[in-house]
Amino acid sequence: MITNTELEYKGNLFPAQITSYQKNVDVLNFITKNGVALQVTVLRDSVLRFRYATTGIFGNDFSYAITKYASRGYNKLEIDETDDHYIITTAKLICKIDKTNLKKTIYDAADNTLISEDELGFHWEESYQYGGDIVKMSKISPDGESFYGLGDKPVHINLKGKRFENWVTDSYAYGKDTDPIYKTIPFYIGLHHKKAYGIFFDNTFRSFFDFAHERRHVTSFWAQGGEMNYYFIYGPQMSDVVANYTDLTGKPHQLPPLWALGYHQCKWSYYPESKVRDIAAKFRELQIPCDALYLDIDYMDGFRCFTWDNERFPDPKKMVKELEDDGFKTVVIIDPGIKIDMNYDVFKEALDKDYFCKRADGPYMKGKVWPGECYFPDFTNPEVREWWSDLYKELIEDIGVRGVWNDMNEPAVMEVPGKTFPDDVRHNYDGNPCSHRKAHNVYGMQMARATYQGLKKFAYPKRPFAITRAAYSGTQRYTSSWTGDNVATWEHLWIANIQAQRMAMSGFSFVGSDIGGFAEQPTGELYTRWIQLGAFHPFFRTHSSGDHGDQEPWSFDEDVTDIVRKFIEIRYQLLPYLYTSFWQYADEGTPMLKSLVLYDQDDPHTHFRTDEFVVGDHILVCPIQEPNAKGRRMYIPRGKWYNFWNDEITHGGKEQWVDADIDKMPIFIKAGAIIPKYPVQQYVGEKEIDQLTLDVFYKEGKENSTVFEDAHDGYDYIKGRYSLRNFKLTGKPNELIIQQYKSGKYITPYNTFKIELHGLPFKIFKIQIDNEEALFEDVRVNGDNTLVVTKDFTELHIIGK
Ligand code: MIG
Repeated sequence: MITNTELEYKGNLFPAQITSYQKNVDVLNFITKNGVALQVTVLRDSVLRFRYATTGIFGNDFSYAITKYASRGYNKLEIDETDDHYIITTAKLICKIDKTNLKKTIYDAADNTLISEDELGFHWEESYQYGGDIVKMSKISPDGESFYGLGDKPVHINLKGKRFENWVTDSYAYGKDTDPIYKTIPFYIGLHHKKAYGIFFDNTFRSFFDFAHERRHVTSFWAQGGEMNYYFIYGPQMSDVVANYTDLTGKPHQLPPLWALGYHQCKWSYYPESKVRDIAAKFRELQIPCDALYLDIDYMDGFRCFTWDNERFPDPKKMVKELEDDGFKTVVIIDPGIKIDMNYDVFKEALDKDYFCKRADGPYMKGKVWPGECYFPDFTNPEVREWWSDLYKELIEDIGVRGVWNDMNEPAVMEVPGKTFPDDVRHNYDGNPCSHRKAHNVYGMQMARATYQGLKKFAYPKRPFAITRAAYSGTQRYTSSWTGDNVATWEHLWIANIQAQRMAMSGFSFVGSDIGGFAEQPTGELYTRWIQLGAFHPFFRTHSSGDHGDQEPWSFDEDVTDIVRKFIEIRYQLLPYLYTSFWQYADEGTPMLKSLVLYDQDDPHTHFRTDEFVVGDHILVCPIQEPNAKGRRMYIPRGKWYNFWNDEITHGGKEQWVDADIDKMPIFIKAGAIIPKYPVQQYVGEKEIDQLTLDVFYKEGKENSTVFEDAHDGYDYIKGRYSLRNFKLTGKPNELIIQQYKSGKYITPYNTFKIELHGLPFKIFKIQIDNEEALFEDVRVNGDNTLVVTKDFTELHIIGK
């Protein structure tokens, strides 16, 4: 009996024994004696969804994360019943559900390896204050299990032994181990016994993950409300887990325009117009390639979104046009806070249409951000998103802005505890009204989505380019992202490297850091090393907070400028390679960056490597992360690799010293790879590509390479106007055979390949193209190892003496 006003604390509650079971095609429903419902959905042979309802009744099934394009379907589904279990068997998995307590054990169907086992399994605490439950899940973690994923956490790549919180947070000058920061991606990968699986806990409330931290053999996750609703995704290859998670939460809806993979220059802030023009001119004068310039908040009139400061930018349309003529795309920032100002049409309209977020008892959600006191659109309302997307008409269609950068969308609020909205703020949540407790983690995602929709509409027939700071799982469908307000320190270079890798394995590849650091001032050396890393990140942008000095490629000394130029040039040469890897990501969900563990999980040495990663299929890089280095030790994964700088061959599977003075970084190419290259351009589209260079790295054995090309913008590629080349290389002691399989209707502007042969162990004696002997004079240039051949060959046969 409760004798005082204290809340009765019931502690953890558990499901009782199963009393009923019902199957509806691929959905299995179990009810327990104490009224708990478990719904298991078989989405694919390797993907199971588990949902629990403590009241026996499920709420509306709605998720911002799951895409409607997710694959469904399985090859096998059998349900068996024994005295103590229900047993679900697919082509890949066996899942046993204990009749007495709903606990689950999941096995690999191929060899019965135990993959995942509930410890306490599902349990919950009732929440008197908010209603509903705090929902919890715990699983047994076997010896030797490693954990990866979880989005932007700035910690060691292997999450084992740590606990994390997911609550999207503006985190100026965060550091190593700061938690939580900007993104919520409640997806992790477990790896043990050489097999990897993933768990995606699709619950947007504040959530927590514990990876054998509190108890050595237990991993758990829980959330402060909502449903226990998670997806179990089996590999056993980690790359398949990531691809399947990405399939579920969505691949980018379209490729970025190629220029978005070029180099971008940003600062808080470039203004007035003359400053922007000076920066542009300097890039061209110094011949440092650059494709995009950014305008931060000071371009606006008093920080009012969708306005311009007429003194600083008297004729934005003219400026944007002239920059574009010189190869620069203009990207502008847009924040969520709308200034309270009756003379400001965006504010007035949103007020009239009732689009602003409100507190539980009715007042508007008022908060201070850059413009002063603001109200905030409820981006979880589809009508608000539609309205917001239309606000971009003038910026994009008329002025010609090519990209939009959404900041502060955690949402960040200044000078208040928690730095965000209070919990009671109400949201539409696409017709599932709720409080900020549930909507917080998706607010920024929905803003970015609305921005993306506007860009898509008004940039058409060009492709949209958006960037967001806040994100929840699935945001990768709409935008790219950066890692927020980092600091100009060596430790932050380490963090940036990990974050880009971690985001890639969390389904979100199109990410980069503020190169050089946002806060404080980098030395020339740190900036150089950071550019070297950034050149291999999908999103490649220098950004800084201005108040600490200049941060352009020429702001240090001439040596720095030269090395920075050299690395940006390498980036531009590799554009077809990076674009191909983006296409693989958008097509198959393949992460563009592969941490070594993802690259070769069977090699236990990779499980704790943090610094090395593979970009695309074949390029291994490792940043230098400390001052005064002439090189570093790094782990080279198994196999044969060419040193990018001198073609020296290295056999991996061990840690090695690699030379890399300040003008170099460790870069290796996998033997057998064919790497496509464009000429250096000052911006994408500066030159017509009249020849594609293929760097061919000899290997005894076989290796496949891919080159994807299209018009570099627009949507024709979706209608089949792309050019996909699959190359099969076969090397023998005295021969090298390259077979080409071509598909797609896009006709590339060039007619020939320039083939640069690396590491050929023999002298060329004869060359055959499609079984006809080619005359040496016709194909060989520059001595022995460069050939010029038609792009249409199906088989190139190089024969040695
Ligand atoms: O309160 O717009 O992360 O990239 O330059 C700071 C000014 C607001 C934070 C972003 C940063 C941007 C800055 N913004």
